[in-house]
Amino acid sequence: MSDTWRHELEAIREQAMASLALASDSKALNDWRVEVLGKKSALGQMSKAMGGLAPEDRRVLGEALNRIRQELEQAWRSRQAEIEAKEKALRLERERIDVTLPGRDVPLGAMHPISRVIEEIEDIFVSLGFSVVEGPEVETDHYNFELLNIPKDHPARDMQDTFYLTDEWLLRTHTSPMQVRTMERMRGRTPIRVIVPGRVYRRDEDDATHSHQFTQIEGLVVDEGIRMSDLKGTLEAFAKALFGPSQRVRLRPSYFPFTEPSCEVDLVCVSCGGSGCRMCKGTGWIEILGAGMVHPRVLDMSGYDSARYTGFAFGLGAERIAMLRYGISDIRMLYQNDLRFLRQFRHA
Ligand code: 2U9
Repeated sequence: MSDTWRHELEAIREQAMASLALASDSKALNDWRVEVLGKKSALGQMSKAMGGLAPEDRRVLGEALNRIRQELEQAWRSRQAEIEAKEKALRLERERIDVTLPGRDVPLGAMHPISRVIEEIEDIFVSLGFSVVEGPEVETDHYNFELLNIPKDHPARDMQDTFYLTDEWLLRTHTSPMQVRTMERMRGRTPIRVIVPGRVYRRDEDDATHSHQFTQIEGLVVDEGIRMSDLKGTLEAFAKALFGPSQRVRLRPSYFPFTEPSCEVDLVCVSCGGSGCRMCKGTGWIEILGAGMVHPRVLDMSGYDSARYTGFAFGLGAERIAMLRYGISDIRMLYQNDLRFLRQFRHA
């Protein structure tokens, strides 16, 4: 092999080793590989030029080229391993996570006490075989009053007591129109067992116990042979499910245009257990709902022959139940959306 080639190879080797030592990242390392070992590199050119040599020279130069190529490839591999290790260490350092940092607080919502009460009461009645139906808050005078046997001169029909939208349309004052619609939809079929939760409106001055807008839950059962004792048994089961197995109910006579007879229903005072306290004004009882046997005229108007069918109905205010349940003294707290109030129900 000529000295010129030997020197040239040595020069290539030295220069390549020197520039390899300077390559400090993966990209430089790749560039180096193309430049030093690729087809267009000095080594590549020499391999190509070898074709024109005498066989002996070709063999010697070929061996020398192979050796140097292997040596450079080896050097490249170990440099690559070094750089990869260095880059990995850098990456790990950059992506370091402090696992000791406390997690960020994810604010948890709370179910509103009225929604809780509605769900709880729905569950109780569903377990007793009732279905839940809902309906529009804007109603007609016909469904809200006429079909419920509320006469033209009844105070509830006064402009002073009801939010009228037009002569005919109004904001419902109770959810009862939906029971009427249910009876119409059922076209005389029985049994009917429904409860109707929903928002209702009355022109009332707001104070600690009254609100012009509140939530009613009403129930209706219609079938052959329904009696007052069915009403009392159902309400007693409801009271026990809601306030505990030692609960009892007491019925007092009352009057509603849509029920006859009508009654008001009391629970054993949830505060004193019946011994008498400030909450129950010393009586040991608190009123929680109104009820009665569906007025025969109401049944007839909705397509149920009152000579054959009877029914009972009841109505309660969800706010009143929530106030008793959670010890809330002012109904307005339920509508003010004060987070300090609402957050108390997060874990309740
Ligand atoms: C039909 C027939 C009868 C629903 C009834 C009451 C008695 C009642 C009040 C309780 C507190 C309203 O929320 S409150 O202010 N409700 O006392 N509601 S019977 O009677 C009906 C309903 C529909 C077809």
